[in-house]
Amino acid sequence: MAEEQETKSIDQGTIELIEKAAKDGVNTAFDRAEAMKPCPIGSVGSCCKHCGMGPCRVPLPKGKEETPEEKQKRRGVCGATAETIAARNFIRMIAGGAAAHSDHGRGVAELFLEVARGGAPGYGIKDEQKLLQVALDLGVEIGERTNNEIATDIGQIVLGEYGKQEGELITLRKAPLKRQELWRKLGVAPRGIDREIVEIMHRTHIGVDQDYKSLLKQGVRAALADGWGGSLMATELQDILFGTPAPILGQANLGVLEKDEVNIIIHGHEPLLSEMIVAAAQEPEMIELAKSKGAKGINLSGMCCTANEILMRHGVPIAGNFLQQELAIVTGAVEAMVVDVQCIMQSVQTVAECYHTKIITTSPKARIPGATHIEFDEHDALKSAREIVKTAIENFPNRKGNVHIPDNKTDQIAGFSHETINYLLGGMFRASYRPLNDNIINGRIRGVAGVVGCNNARTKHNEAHITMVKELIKNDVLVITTGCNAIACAEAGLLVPEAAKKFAGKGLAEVCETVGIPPVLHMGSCVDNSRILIAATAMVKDGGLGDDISDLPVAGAAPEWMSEKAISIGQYFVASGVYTVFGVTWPTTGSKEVTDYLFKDMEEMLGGMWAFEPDPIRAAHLMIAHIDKKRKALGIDKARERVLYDMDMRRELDAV
Ligand code: SF4
Ligand code: MSK
Repeated sequence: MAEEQETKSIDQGTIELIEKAAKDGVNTAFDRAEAMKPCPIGSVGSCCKHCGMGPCRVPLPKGKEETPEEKQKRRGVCGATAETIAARNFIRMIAGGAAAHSDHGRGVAELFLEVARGGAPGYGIKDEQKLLQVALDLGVEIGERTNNEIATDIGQIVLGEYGKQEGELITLRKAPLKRQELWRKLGVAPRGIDREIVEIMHRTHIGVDQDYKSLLKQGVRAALADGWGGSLMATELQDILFGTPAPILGQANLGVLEKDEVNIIIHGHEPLLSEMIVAAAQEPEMIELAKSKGAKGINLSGMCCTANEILMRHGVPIAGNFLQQELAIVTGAVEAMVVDVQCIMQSVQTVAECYHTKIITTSPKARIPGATHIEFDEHDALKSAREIVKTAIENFPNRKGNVHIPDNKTDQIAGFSHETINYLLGGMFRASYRPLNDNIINGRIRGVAGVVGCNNARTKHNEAHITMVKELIKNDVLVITTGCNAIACAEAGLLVPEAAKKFAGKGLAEVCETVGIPPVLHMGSCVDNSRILIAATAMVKDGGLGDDISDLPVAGAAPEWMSEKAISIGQYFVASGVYTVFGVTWPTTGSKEVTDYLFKDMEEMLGGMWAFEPDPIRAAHLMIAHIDKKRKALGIDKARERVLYDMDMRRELDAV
C-alpha cells in the first residue's frame, strides 16, 4: 500500500494522508483520477458540444496518413472542421480563465470603491505610495486631493475598463512601447475586459467564426485583457488596500496544522474576506472563546492562492496546494475550511462529512450543497469574519479523535513583489533592476524563468514542479514563482536563501548570497502573474537586454497545469513575447494545424510561443535553450562562457 501511494506525491506528509484517507474509507481526487481516465477525444480538443446536434467527435485517424477525402469528411454535423473545433475549445478555455481572474479583479475594484466612499468599515488604504503611483499610471489628478478622492477616481476608471466598448485598455500602457505597437499592428490590443470574453463566446457559437487563426487571435486578445487588465488591476488594487508585499518569513505544508488549537483553513483566491479573518482570529475575545472550548488557541492557515495572498502580507502559514485540500481535512484536525472562489473541489464537503470539519462558503458565486454559507458582506466584513471564526471555535469539541498531522513543514521567505525586487537589488534610494540586468549580462545569471501553475491529479503531486525548478536553478536560471508552484517550492525548501548554496549553480548562488535572496522568488498568487509581466517590463526599461520582452533571456512554464486560468496565463505570456512550456497534457493535439500555429507561427507573430513537454528535465532544457538563444542574439553569450571557466581553465584556453 505505502509503495502504491508513493507514486502519487513526492511529499511525505501527503503520502501519509493519502494512506489515512484509504484507511478511513475516504475517497479523494487521487482515487478518482485512477478510477476515471480522461476521455481521449475530449482531452485533445476534438469534441464539440456547442449545439444540440452534437456532441460531435472528430478524432485523428489512428496509425495512417489521412487522405484529403477522409479529412474532408472528418467534420462535425454543422461542417466544423477539426481545426475549428480545437481552436474553439482552446479559446473557450481562455475565456473561462480570463473571466475568473478578471471577475476577481472586478470584486476587488468594487470593494476598493466602497472603501474610498467610506462604505466598507475596517478596510483602508494601506499603501499610499502605490495609490499615487497607480493614479499617475491611470492619469488621475493628485494635486491637493485626499486619498479617498483619488481612490474614488481610480475605482471608477478600473470598473469602467470592464465594460469599455472602444479604444484599448489603459493599463496596456504599462507594457514596453514596442510590444504595445505590435499588439496594435496585429489587432489584438483588447478593448474592454468583458467585451473580449463575450466575443469569444459569440465567435465560438455554432456557425460564427470558422477560421482557426482568427479564433486563436481573439484568444490572444482576451488573454491580454486578463494579464494586462483584470489580473493586473486585481494585484494593484489589492496592494493599495492590503499593502504591497515585502519579504516575510512563513511556513508551509500540512505540518503547519496544530493538534491542540482550533484550525481554520482559508482556501480559494480572493483575499477580501480572509484579510478580515486574519484580524478576527487575533482578537482576545476569540482567543478566550477558543480556550473556553478546550483549545490552546486559534491557528489560521491557507490553501491555494488565498494562502499565497495572506502569506505575502501577514506571514500566515500555508497548509498546502491544490491536491492537498482534501487531505488537510483528512488530518481530522480542521475545524473549518473557509472557501471563497476558484480551485475548490466540490468533494471537500463529502470529505468533511467523514470528519467534523465545517466547510464554510462565503461567496454568492460559489456555493456547495451541504456546506454552511456565511456570506461575505463588505459593508460589515469584520462581522462576517467573526461569525466564521466563532463557528470554527464552536466546532472544536466535535473533533472525533482520529487525528493525524504529518510533522513535515518548511520555512519559506515570500513577498517578492516587483517593488521589493526593485529595492532589494537597487537599494532604497536608487531602486532599479540594474544589478539583475548586469548579472544577466555578465553571465552569472543565465536568465529568468517564471514557473507557475497548478497541481494535476494526472501526474505525481509536485514532482514536475520541483524537478523543473531544481534543474533551472542548477543551470543558473533565477526562478520566479506564483500559485501552486510557489507552494510546492516552499514545501521542498527552495524558498529560503540557503537553498542557493545547496541547489543553485555557482553564478546564481553567488548573486543570491550577495543580495541575501533565495534562488526561487515567491511573487504571489495566480493574479500576481501580472507582477511577472511588470518585472519583465522593468528589465527591458533598465536597458542592455533589448527593447522588448521577447528580447529578454526569459522563459515561462506551468509543469502541472490543470485550470483554464493556466491556459489564459500561458497565452498572455506568449502574447507578451515569452516562450512558455506546459506539461502533463496539451488540449489541441487533435489538430496539427492549430497546434503548429500555437507552437510555431505565434513566435513569428508575437516573439513568444507555446511548447508542450511533460518531462520536466527536458522541459527545463527547452527553456534553457531558448534563454541561450536570446543571450546569443543579444551578444552576451560569450560573457557566460567566461564566467563558467575558472582561472586554470582560462589559462589552458589562452594557451591553445
Ligand atoms: Fe457538432 Fe457543429 Fe454542433 Fe459543434 S456546433 S456540436 S461540431 S454540429
Ligand atoms: S490555486 S489556478 S490550482 S495555481 Fe491559484 Fe493553484 Fe492553479 Fe488554482
